[in-house]
Amino acid sequence: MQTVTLVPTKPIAGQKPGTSGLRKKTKVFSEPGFLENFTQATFNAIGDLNGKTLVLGGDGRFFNDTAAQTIIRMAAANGLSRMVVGQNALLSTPAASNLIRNLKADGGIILSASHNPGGPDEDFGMKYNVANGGPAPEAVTERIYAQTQIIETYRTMDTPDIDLSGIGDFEVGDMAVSVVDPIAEYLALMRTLFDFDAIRTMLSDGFSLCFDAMHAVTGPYAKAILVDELGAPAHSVRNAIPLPDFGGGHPDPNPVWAKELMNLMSGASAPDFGAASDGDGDRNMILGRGIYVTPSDSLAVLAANAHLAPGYAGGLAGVARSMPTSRAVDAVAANLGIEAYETPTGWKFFGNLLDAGKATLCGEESAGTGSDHVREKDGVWAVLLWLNILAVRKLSVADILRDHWRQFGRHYYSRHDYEGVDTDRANAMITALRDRLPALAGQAAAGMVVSVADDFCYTDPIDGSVSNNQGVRILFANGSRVVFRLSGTGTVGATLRVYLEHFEPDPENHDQDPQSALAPIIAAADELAGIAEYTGRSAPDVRT
Ligand code: G16
Repeated sequence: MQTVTLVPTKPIAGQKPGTSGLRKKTKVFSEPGFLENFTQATFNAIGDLNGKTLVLGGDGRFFNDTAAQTIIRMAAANGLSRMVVGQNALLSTPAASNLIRNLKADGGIILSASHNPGGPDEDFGMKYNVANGGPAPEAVTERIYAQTQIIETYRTMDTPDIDLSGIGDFEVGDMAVSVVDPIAEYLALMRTLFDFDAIRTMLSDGFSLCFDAMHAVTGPYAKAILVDELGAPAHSVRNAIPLPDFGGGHPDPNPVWAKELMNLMSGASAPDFGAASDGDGDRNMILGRGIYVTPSDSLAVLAANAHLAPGYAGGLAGVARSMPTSRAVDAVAANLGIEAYETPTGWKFFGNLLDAGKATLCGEESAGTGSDHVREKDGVWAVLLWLNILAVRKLSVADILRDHWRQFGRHYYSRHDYEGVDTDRANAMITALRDRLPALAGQAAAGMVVSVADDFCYTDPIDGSVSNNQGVRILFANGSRVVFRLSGTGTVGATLRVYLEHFEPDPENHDQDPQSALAPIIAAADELAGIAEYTGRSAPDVRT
C-alpha cells in the first residue's frame, strides 16, 4: 500500500472555470502545483471518491499525457475506486461523454482546450463532466471554484507512471485503472444511429469525401469509422494523427483555420463532401463542393432531415439552439410543430432539456451540433448524420441547402470576432451597451431601426435556475438581428463576438455573398456599439 502524501499548497489566482472548463496557457497549467490544485479542488467538489468511477482522457495536446499521470496518482491518493482511461490518454469529448454514460460512471475529466492551439507556448485545459455525460452545470463549477479559493493541501502518491500505450488493467494504490480502446464504444453507438449500409453503398458508388482531423483527436475515430467501417479510401481522412501541437495550427474547424480544406472544396478536384472537426472532436464544419454550410444552417438542415436516419426515424421531441445561433432551426421546428428552445451559449445549458426528453437535437453557431445520444456536441456524429441524409436524398450538399432555403427562407449569418482585445475596453463597450438598452428601441443606425434591445436572461425550464447577462441582442424592425457577447473560452485578453443575422424569404435573393447581405447590419452594429472606437480595430480578426 503506497503512502498518501499531503502536499501543502495555497489558492492560485485565475482558476475560475469558463464556458467549458478551465483554459490557460500550457506554461501556466504546468507550473508546479497549478494542475494539482485544480484537480484537488475538483475532487473536493465531488466529495467522497470511495466507491466512485471516473473517466479520464484528452485530445492529445502537449502536456496531455503528463497531466493524465498526475491526475491518476492524485485520484488514487484521494480514494477513488476506479478510473477508466482512454488508451494513450486519448478520448474525444463526445466519446468521453458516451463512456461516462455507458459505464454509469460518476463523471469524467477531459483534458482539452478544445479548438485552441496546443504546445508548450499555447493552450491547455481541463473540464469536468458529470454523471449524465455532460459538462458540469454552473452549480458544480462554482463549487470547484470555491474549493480553489480555500485549498490548503493536495493529495498524491509516489507511484510510477502507468503504461497507457496499450489496453489493460492496473492498480495504483487501492484504485483500479482500466485503460480502454477510446473508439470501440463510440463506434458501436454510431452503428445504432445511422444507416451504415446506405452510406457504404453511396461511397462504393463513387461519392467522394474529405475529412480533415486537423492533427487532432478525431483522426483515429474518422479512420476507424469512415475508412475501416464504411469503406472510404484512406486518403479521405487527412491530418489523421493527433499531434501535441496540432501541426502548429489552430484545430478550429472554420473557414479561416481549415483553409486547406476550404481551398480543396472550392477547387476543380473538390470531393462531394468535406468536413473537419476540432481539437477534442466536439465541433464540426460541413462543406459541399463549392459551398460552405454555416453551423446554424447545418443545424436547421439536420433538424429537417434527421428522420431519414434510423436513430431519429421516430421524429424529434424538440430542438434547442444557443441564443446567438441563427433562427433557421426555429423555422424548421415551427414547420414540424415541435418546440424550439433558446439557451445561453454553452453546451451545459442543453443538458436538462436533453435529460428531460424535451429536445432531441441541439446546436450552436460555434460549430457544435449534437443530439440526445450523448451530452456533448459531436463532430463525427454530425458528419455521419449528413452522410446518412446525403445517402438517402441522393442530392448534392448545395442542392440540399438551396432546397432548404426555398422551403424555409435563408438566414444569412456571420460571426465577427475581435480577438485579444483589451479586457477593460471590451467590458466597457458591453457595459455601455447595457446601460443604453432601454434607450435603443426606436433608434435608427445606418438606415436600420431598432425594435427591441435586451440582455439575454435564461430561466431553465426544468430546474428554474436563472442565468443573467448572456449577451446583448438587438432586433431590428426588418427582422435582422445583432448580438454582442464576450467569449468565455479565450485565454488572452477578451474576445468580442458580434453575431449578425438577416432573414431573406425570397429565393431570388438567396445567392448573395453573406457579408454583402449583412452589410447594413454590420454598419448598424458598429454605429450602435462603437466597436471600432472601443476595440481600436477597423476590422474583425475572424469572420465565420
Ligand atoms: C465551448 C462550449 C460551447 C460554446 C463555446 C462558446 O466550446 O462547449 O458550448 O458554444 O464554448 O465559446 P465562446 O464563449 O468562446 O463563444 P468548445 O468547443 O470550446 O468546448
